[in-house]
Amino acid sequence: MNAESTASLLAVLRQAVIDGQAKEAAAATDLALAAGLPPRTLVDGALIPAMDEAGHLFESGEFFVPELLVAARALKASQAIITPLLAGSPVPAAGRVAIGTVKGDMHDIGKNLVVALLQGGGFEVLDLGADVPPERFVAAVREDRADIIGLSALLTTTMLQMKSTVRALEQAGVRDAVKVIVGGAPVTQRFADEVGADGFADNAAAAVVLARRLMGRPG
Ligand code: B1M
Repeated sequence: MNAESTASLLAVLRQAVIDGQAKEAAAATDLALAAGLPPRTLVDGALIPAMDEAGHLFESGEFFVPELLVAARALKASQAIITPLLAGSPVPAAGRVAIGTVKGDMHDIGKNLVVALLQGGGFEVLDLGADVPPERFVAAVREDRADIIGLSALLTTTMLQMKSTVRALEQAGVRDAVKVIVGGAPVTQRFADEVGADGFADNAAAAVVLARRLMGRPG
């Protein structure tokens, strides 16, 4: 496939997501995959740029929350097709990760990508969903025996919940039994250090590399 056809398939998918057309987004995903484009290319070349564009339109006042919601729904129609392909075939468990978007935060698209790639990277993943309170993460260590806690946040207000969650793990006496990794658009390495996390990743693929390193499995 030449670069022009690739760009055009990605542009159709990207536009379908921005326009909130779920059926068209699913059809464009099927078409691009059938044409041989790798699933990761669809994520990096169409889905993430579409959400970035939706964010810009929201900031400039052209989009409101309903438009963001339909764009997210269209993205999820595509993501539902892509996720099983990203997860790949099962390999021996590299560790157990309990992951969620922090309390008060409903954004789960990026977290879902991290889940898919962790699964593809051989991790057993307990997906706690969005709006997850600190005590649920504590239970994931105590009851579900998670090796790693993954915290995602997209809002500058809710990212503070990362600190509350680390504190809750400390107060419950389980902080030393688990590694904590953090990520999400407003999160930085400096912030991760401030909240006492063991690591920060700025994208889903980097989260897998980080998780493997923390489990003593580099590469
Ligand atoms: Co909201 N939203 N939103 N939103 N939204 C943002 C985040 C915003 C930047 C838009 C803007 O103003 N430009 C802004 C935040 C501003 C700020 O905090 N400074 C914002 C706002 C303000 C809001 C509301 C407050 C709007 C309102 O109600 N007035 C509201 C809050 C609701 C709440 O959570 N309580 C709200 C609501 C929503 C929707 C529900 C409509 C929808 C979410 C739907 C859903 O997720 N199910 C939505 C959306 C879609 C967005 C934007 C447009 C897209 C987010 C996204 O999915 N990005 C977003 C603007 C933007 O980011 N460009 C915006 C794509 C995704 C793949 O990227 O999540 O960054 P991301 O994930 C990446 C990395 O960050 C990383 O890997 C992922 C893949 O590479 N990563 C990790 C993520 N988690 C990780 C965890 C890790 C490691 C890496 O380890 C554990």
